Amino acid sequence: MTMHTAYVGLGANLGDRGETMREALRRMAAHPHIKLEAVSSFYETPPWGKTDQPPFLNAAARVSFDSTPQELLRLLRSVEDALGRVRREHWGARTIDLDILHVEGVCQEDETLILPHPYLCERAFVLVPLAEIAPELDVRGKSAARRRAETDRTGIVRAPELAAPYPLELIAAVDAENGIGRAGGLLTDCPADMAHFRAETMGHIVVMGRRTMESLPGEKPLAGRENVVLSRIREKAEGFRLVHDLPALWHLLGRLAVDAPRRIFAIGGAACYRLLLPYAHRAHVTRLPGSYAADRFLPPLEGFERTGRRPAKDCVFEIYDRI
Ligand code: PH2
Ligand code: MG
Ligand code: MG
Repeated sequence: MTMHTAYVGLGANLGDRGETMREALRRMAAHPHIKLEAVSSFYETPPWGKTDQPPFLNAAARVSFDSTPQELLRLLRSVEDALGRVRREHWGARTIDLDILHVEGVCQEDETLILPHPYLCERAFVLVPLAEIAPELDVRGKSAARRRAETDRTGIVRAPELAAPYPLELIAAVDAENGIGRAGGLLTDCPADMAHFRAETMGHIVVMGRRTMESLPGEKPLAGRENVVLSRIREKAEGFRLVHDLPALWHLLGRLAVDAPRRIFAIGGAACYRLLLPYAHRAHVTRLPGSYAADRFLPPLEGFERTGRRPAKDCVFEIYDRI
């Protein structure tokens, strides 16, 4: 069946809003007929329409799906229900609201579903996140970015909440120049850091780039951990689960998380860190003294602050958390 692209609006103004929104994203991503292609930032928005209710968190997501819009709607309803949505009053407070905003190439109007969403153009809480992930999208004859610029965005601010279906941890060892590797290998052998890496990641999920996988001794997976590899080109590797892109990673993580919630670590190299840093809430950084003429570097941890520091033999373990 052919894939369709849809934009979904997310909103919540009761309970732990951010966590409920992330859970909704996880459930969409893990669904066999949906791929989660992109997610906007989360935004704080004042209640619109019915104003005597708590402030909302809003976001937009781009998904591809291989069924009908009607079926997508049914599925989003089931996610709303599973997350404790109670339908009391029109436009009232809710734990979660998932609306189909737009389905590419579809214009329809029946009792259950109007596309594009009838209030799309009037609502800044929809246009701001939508324009972030789809600035060029045609919204009734104008681009989403243009529509956003033309609406009253008073009170709408980007929320500090991490807009990630799966908040990850990043773990790296760096030298004095923030170098992480040279010539396809690690910079140095630091037994204390090896033990630290093993203790932190044991029993959890490690996500790595293809080159890092190929640099492992004998190309063997790390024992006692679920090994996931991001690679556009490799088709298979014994003992590793391969994914070609982020939507496939979210989908796989959803399936892996079903059995037991596990921590998810991005373990390198540089490209993997760069791709996954926006979804990390914490970074474990081992500082190795000295410089090793690295040719790969840890990207700057912008938006993080150091929350822990523990000196060890020949290195210092630091923890950074997203502000
Ligand atoms: N949803 C509504 C009504 N009002 N206001 C904000 N800020 N965000 C929403 O998601 C929202 C709303 C009905 O769905
Ligand atoms: Mg709504
Ligand atoms: Mg709704």
